[in-house]
Amino acid sequence: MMKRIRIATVVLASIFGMTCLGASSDEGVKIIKISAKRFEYSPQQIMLKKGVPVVFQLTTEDRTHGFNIPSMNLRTDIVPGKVTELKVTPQKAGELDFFCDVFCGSGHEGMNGKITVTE
Ligand SMILES: [Cu+2]
Repeated sequence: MMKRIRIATVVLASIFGMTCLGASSDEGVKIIKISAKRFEYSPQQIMLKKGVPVVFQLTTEDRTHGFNIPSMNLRTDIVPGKVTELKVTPQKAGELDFFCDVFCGSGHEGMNGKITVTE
C-alpha cells in the first residue's frame, strides 16, 4: 500500500515538473525498479537515454546494500523494508558502472551492474 502511494506521488510530481518546464512530452518520468540482494542487482544492465530523467526505485531483498554510480557522483543506501528513490539524468552517452558500496559479505566485491546511455 505504501509503495503504491509513493509511486503515485512520484508520477504526479514528475508530471507537474514537466508541465512547469514546458516540456513537450506528456509522459511522466520513467520509473525503473532495481532490486538488490547478496550479491547482485536485478536488473544488472540498465538502458537510459542521454538527457532523459528517470527515477530508480531501489529495494533490497535481504540486508542493507549500497548503490553507487561514481561517474555521476550519486550514491544511496538501500535499506530493508523501504523504497529508495534516486532521480538520474544522464548527461552523456556511454557506459556507467554502478556497484554496492556497503560491505555485505564475501561476494560484495562482485556486486555491480552497468548503465548504458545512448544518444
Ligand atoms: Cu555489498
